[in-house]
Amino acid sequence: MLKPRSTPTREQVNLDGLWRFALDGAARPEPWKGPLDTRLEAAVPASYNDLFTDPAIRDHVGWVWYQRTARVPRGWTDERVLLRVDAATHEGRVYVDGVLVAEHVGGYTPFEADITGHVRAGDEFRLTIGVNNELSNVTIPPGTVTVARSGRREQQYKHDFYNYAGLARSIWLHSVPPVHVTDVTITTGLDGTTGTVGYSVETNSSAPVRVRALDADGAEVAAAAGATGALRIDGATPWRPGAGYLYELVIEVLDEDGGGVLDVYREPFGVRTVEVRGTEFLINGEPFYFTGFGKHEDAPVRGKGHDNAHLVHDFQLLEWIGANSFRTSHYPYAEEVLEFADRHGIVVIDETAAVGLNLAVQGGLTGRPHDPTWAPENFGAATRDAHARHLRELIARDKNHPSVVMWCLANESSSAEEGAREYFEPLVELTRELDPTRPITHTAWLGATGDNDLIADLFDVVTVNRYYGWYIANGDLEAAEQYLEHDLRGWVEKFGKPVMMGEYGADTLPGLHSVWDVPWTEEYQRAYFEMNHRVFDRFEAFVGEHVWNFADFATSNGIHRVDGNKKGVFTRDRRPKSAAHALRARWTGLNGRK
Ligand code: BDP
Repeated sequence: MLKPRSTPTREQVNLDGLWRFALDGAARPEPWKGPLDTRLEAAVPASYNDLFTDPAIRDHVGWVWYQRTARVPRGWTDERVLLRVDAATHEGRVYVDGVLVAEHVGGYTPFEADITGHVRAGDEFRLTIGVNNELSNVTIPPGTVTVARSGRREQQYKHDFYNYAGLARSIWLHSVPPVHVTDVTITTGLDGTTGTVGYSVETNSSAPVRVRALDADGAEVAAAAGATGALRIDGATPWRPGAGYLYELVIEVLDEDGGGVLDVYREPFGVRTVEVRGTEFLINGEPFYFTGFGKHEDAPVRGKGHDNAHLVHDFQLLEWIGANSFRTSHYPYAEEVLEFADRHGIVVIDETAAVGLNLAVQGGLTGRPHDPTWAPENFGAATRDAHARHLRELIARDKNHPSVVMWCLANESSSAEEGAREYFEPLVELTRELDPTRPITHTAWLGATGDNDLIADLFDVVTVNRYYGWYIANGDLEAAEQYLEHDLRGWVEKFGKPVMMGEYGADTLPGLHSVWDVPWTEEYQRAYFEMNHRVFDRFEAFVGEHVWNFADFATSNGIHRVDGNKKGVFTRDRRPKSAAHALRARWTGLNGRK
């Protein structure tokens, strides 16, 4: 799905701002049928949960309604008018005046509707968006709605971050000409110093296409005719970690005699290659060592609401600490984040929202029996279909970002449990078919080891999340070191693939100190990381380390969470804990190589 962009043939109106807001049932019965009778206003983009003081809103399970009016620019008479929702978490319904124009399930990928038949250039219309935050065993991520003793409906889920919901990304009204580009796929290679660029353009009706590649100064460096083809850029400047050089593909759709330009779309791209060879992860043929974090889209008040000030600041902190990469744990992030990473040469592991496909999590640690994860009544074919749909949407959205070097198909699924292979094999096949150019991975949870894991061989990179010294051997870093080394050796020796640490971390309360190895202190977090790094450095096949987490973040309530997860190296308001300085010393020294 193409991102709306302003070009000579396309215009856009941003609909962010304050929208009328109501819980389902608090306003008129069919809220799309008229003005929403409410005193509440909600900011868009933002999760709605923390905006209001009313707990009934924060804890609401079900539909909420957003409404505003919008005006179609009067110059759009001959254009198609589209409405694009960058994300409605987790399900969205869009109404133009009284009419349903779009429905979408999946909280972290965009959707749009052609509303040309429902609006008139120059006129205002009423735009109502319903958003539902419910998760079930056929949504990605999954969850279960239960009814508490008090009679209140509650959303349960297996993932460790707060179930923020609402319109957390931008809403756009945009125009495209009647004949227009609907998709473009760009793949790149390097032949010596020549950049090779394959492209494939789709249009809504057949029409001649031509493309030009511009360098960062806007100078034309290659051109071709035809909807699919290849370009060669002599003396290309590659996109590299730390130096995000971008070209732009200018796509023009022409009228039949080839004279007039009907549509123009511009897609940035970087010339780079990604490859896994033996136990190495290569970018442009050079070994790359990931340093960085699993992150979250999370901030006080806005929840998962995208914010450019936070975006800039987080990337500043990544640079300060010497991180060259991050994983979009545990869902696709706003497109603005990937565009920023493209421009600044930050490497991204792009993860789906498939987190929590694991009923063994607690059972595995306590040894108690648990329901089978991969059973039809839990996560079966219907869940997998939803997972496949989500993968298609993710890859369609993010395929042209040079910063994205790997897809992560799921976080900590129950990969050592019978049925895991049957669940994942078709998804792996699908991903490779949708994008043959990028390696793929899956993060293994503590209960999956080199011995019992059933799926790691399907992937290119073995990513493991390990908490020795925290969930296991808490406070005993000596024992933790032995466990960790033994565990990692198991993966390294069995698979002969690159191995990286997808998560390692220790909850830490800033300001808490001790001269001993006392969990929750700043010293312990530091010592914990040092221990991990000692072990990582013993393995040739190790290609990276992603600390859990970049910053403290909100979670649901639980006896092991004090106002959220405190494994951040930065606090939720982005102040460094003491470990940040230690990581900075290590990572600036490593500089992307081991
Ligand atoms: C891992 C999960 C991550 C959690 C982390 C933790 O992947 O989402 O936040 O544990 O417990 O298992 O801190």
